[in-house]
Amino acid sequence: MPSDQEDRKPNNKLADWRDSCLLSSFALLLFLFRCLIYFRAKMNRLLRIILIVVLLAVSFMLAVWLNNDHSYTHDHRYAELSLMADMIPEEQKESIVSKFNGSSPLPPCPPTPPGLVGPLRIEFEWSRSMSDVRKASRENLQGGGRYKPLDCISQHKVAIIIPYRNRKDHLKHWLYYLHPILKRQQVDYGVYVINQHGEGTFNRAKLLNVGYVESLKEYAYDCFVFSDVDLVPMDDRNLYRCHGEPRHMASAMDKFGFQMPYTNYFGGVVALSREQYMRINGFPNNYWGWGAEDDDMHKRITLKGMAVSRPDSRVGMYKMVRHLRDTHNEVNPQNPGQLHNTARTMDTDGINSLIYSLIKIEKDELYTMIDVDIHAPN
Ligand code: UD2
Ligand code: MN
Repeated sequence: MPSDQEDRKPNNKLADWRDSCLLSSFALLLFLFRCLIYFRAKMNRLLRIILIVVLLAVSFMLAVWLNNDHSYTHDHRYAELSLMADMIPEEQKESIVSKFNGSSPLPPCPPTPPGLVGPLRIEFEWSRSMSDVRKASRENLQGGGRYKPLDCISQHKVAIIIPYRNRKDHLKHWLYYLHPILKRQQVDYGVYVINQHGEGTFNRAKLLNVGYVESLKEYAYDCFVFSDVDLVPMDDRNLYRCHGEPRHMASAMDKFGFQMPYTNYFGGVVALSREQYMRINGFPNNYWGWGAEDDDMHKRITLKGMAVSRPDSRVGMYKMVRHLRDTHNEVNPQNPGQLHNTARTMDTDGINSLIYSLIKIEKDELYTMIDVDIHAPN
């Protein structure tokens, strides 16, 4: 399992290229300065002025460059990914495809994915349609939001579970940003959007339990990332995979000033292996409305003697699409009180007591939508 230290390792060819450019520019500047000093006496006035102007221009450009934000926009990532595909000769592409089809065994993917870029620039102020997003993100997807790396066997079979109702716009942003990131992370993954059917009070944790059960009906996932639909990571070194301990991935959200709002916070995006999830009997089913279900999840983990791991506050940065509180998901003042009962009820309330009615399963290119009636009390 990678440690936080490994998460921080720079792994970025483009960054190396930028560093080389920077070094060469400094070397050029130094050289020009030396020329100026050395040949000062021999130069005529015009040449001296030209040299000084060139020096000033290069210095100015360097200053501007250093001052720029060098995190990458998403479009840069796409460009680079497609370039990588173009660099593979046709014969080799065929052999990759034949390997992928099972005619010869593929090697395991390396522990640290080679194509990561680090910090990402995430913007939500755009108006692409869902079909634009589909076009941009569907490359190499198997439908239903399933993906496996083409050239190696991923060590991480990850179901990504999103609790959902009526957040089309947020889902669009999530799909646009996350698919390329997950592909770069070489995850064998599927995206499951668990839609709460009807207008009853929302229940995030129960929907996550449904996602666990339903995703396992499709594939032998060994890891589950439970993610809000409105959260996008700002660094692709935040790996969507499981660790030796349950992982709180959204450790630094913009809405909390990139800090943890309180020590045991466990909201937003978390990753649990199948074994970790079963040890805590999944999540509670009876937190209706907004609040405290994430604290219950955390409590279950510590009550079973496990610790929570987190990426550091650079790698764990997330951006949330700004939104108002939804109707039928109002703050429930009863929820925090239930936390006193977690120790007593967690073994009987959870995945072993989950009851719901499946309405329908829809396969989009980019995700699997599971429409479910979770028997809301109102
Ligand atoms: C915080 C936590 C969240 C959860 C919640 C309390 C953050 C970023 N997240 O979220 O993990 O603990 O508090 O319940 O601090 N949703 C819908 N439709 C709805 C209502 C909710 O799709 O009508 C889903 C959606 O995935 C959303 C998530 O539930 O992201 C959490 O709801 P929220 O975004 O309204 O709550 P928020 O941001 O306060
Ligand atoms: Mn939110």
